Amino acid sequence: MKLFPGNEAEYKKRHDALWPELEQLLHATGISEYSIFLDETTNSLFGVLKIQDPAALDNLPAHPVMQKWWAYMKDIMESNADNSPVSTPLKEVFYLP
Ligand code: RM4
Repeated sequence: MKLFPGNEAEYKKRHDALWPELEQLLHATGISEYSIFLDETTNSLFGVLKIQDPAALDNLPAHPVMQKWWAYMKDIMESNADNSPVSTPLKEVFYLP
C-alpha cells in the first residue's frame, strides 16, 4: 500500500486508535499477528498477517465496517475507485520455517 507524503504520524495515530468493530471483524475473519510496516524512504506500507483460511479474506472488502474504514483512510493513502487501498502483491523470494 502507499501512504501520501506527510501523513506518517496521522496513519499511525489512526491505527493506534483502531475501531473496536474493525478489530473484531479482523479477528472474526481469522486474522492475527497483523503488522503494517512503513518504508519511510518510499512511503510504501507493507502488511503481514497470519490467517487460518486465506479464502476468508475475500469476504472483507464488502463488509460495511471495512468499507467505512477505507472511506476514512482514503484521504491519506492511495486508494482505488472503490476506496480500497492500492496494493501491490509481493513476490516471496525467501522463507525459512
Ligand atoms: C490499513 C488498510 C487495510 C486495513 C488496515 C487495518 O490502513 O486500510 O486495508 O486492513 O488498515
